Amino acid sequence: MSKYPVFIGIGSNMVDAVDNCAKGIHEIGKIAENRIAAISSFYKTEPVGYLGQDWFVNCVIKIEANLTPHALFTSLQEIEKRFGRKRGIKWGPRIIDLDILLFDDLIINEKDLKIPHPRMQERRFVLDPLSEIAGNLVHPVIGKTVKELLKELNFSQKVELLEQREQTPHPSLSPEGRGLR
Ligand code: PH2
Ligand code: MG
Ligand code: MG
Repeated sequence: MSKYPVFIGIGSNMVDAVDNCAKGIHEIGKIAENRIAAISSFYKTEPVGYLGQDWFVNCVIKIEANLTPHALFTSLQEIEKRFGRKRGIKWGPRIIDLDILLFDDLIINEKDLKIPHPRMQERRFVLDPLSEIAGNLVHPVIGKTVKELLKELNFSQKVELLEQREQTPHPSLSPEGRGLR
C-alpha cells in the first residue's frame, strides 16, 4: 500500500494545552503505519463557535499514512478517548481534538467522517499553521491553495504564534520534514 499525505489539525484548551498537543503528536507517531513528516508551530488561538471558553493551542501536522481514512479516524478517536476526552458542548472545551483535515485528495462525505474537514477554510486556527507546512497545497474541493484561502478569510479571529518549541526533532520526524517549514 502506498503512503498518502495526510494533514491533521490538533487542538486543546484544557489544563496544559501545549503539553496535550505535544503528547497528541507523539501518540499519532506511534500508530504503526504512520510517519510524521512535518509539524507546524504552535499557535494560541481565540475560540471559534463557542466563545465562553479559554483560548486554544492549535497546530497542524503532516503524516504519511499507510492506512485507510476510516482506520485513521478510528485510531484518532481512540487517542482522544485515552486522553479522557468527553463529548460535551458542541465546539466547547476539549482536552484534545484530532481532526483529519485532508487525506491526499480524497473526498469523503459520510455522516461521521467528512474529508476535507468541512470548516477548515473558515478557520484561521487551521489555515495559519497549515500554510506554514503546506502553503501551496490545493484544496481538492475548492481548488485554491491554502495561502489563497488564508488571504480570502474575511472573519477576523485572533491567533498568536507561540514561542518556538524546543528544537529537538521529534523521534519520528524525518530530516526532510523540518525542511518543509
Ligand atoms: N475547535 C473547535 C471549535 N472552536 N476554536 C479554536 N480556536 N481552536 C479549535 O481547535 C476549535 C475552536 C471545534 O473542534
Ligand atoms: Mg475540531
Ligand atoms: Mg474533532
